[in-house]
Amino acid sequence: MKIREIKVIVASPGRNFVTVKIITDEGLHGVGDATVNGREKAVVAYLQDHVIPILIGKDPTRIEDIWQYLYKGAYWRRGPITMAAISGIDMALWDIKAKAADMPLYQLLGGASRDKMMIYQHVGGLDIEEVVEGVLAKRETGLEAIRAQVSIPGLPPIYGTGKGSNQGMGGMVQAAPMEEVWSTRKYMPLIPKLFDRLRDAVGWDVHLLHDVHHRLTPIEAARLGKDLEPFRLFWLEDAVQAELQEGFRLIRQHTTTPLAVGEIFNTIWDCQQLISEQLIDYIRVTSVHAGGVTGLRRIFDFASIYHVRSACHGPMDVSPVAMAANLHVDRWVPNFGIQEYSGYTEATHEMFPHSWSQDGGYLLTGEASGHGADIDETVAARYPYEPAYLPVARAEDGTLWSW
Ligand code: EZ4
Ligand code: CO
Repeated sequence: MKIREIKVIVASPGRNFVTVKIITDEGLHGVGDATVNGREKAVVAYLQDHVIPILIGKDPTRIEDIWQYLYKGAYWRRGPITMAAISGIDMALWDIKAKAADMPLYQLLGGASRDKMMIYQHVGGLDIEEVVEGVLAKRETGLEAIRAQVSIPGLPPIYGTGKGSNQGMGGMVQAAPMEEVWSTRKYMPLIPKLFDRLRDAVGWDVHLLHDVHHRLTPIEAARLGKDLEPFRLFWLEDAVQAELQEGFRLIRQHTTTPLAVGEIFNTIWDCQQLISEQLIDYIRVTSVHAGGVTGLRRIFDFASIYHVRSACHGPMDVSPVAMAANLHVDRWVPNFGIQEYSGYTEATHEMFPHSWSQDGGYLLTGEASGHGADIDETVAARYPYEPAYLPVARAEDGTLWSW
């Protein structure tokens, strides 16, 4: 078998997606997700100018060799753009291999370790009572794990809490970055109040999660983790920016609140110390940003010997194709933790037909051969690329903050 053609399809059925489609000389094709939210066209150029020309004619069954060829062969290793390009190619190659074997991908990885994957979904609100109502409503849909975010009183909506702040469908499409306002002083005492109220309202038979979105220092995160201990969170996510991996030592020394990090990581080297020193409980890498199925498998296997569990990032900007790849890895991985699932617009579901499905608080892979997701190019053609940026955050005095 040989790679005959590789297409890169960019479309915005509510937000932009970059999709790779590899076509072989035997008529089989596979698809992969290569989306980097807000920097889509950089990946398109990387693929078109530097990856596709050197893969035409190669044997698509040599997945590991192609991964190494693109990783080591570039000389300039790692980075979100390079790794998203590698991820898109890798996912499409695994899709082809599993289709050629006429098996669902999880079978090639070692077979099922579970039948269904627990998910968590997001609830945000402008005040605590709005969040409580949202969590109760989500609970009614059968969810067993829910992430809760609340706005800071007196400030405009922050991440995950209001329309246009990354919560509303399509709220990300904007020609220049929107600016949010941040206050650590106002946030720190607010979040324990939110979870105190939530436990009163929803009880203890549900997992509750919270995403700090990289905005605290280690000692502040340690304080927050301690203050949240009575409410038994499933995890505290991205408590600090994680470039400084040893920063987590300080948080870990002070709190038993479980810690999750890794949605912006792109290789095992970004989490090597966090995992081997057991500084975290969940590693949040995802197929589209951390090297495809090959990258995820390597990181999760490494994590398994340190009691660290998988928790693939799964927001709306991780396409249904990457979600399919995540779910097949989730179905196999012995140290599975949870799968994030934010849902998609109807147009996104239509553009990416997929065999995976939701059953209450769980996702199922389906039994189609390959990873089971595809792209409908006719539908994609109806939704051209739209310039879009993620927001930025500034403190009340104007200082640029981590968003
Ligand atoms: O802000 O995917 O846990 N989920 C998140 C996401 C990220 C977006 C960025 O593109 O933090 O909502
Ligand atoms: Co997050």
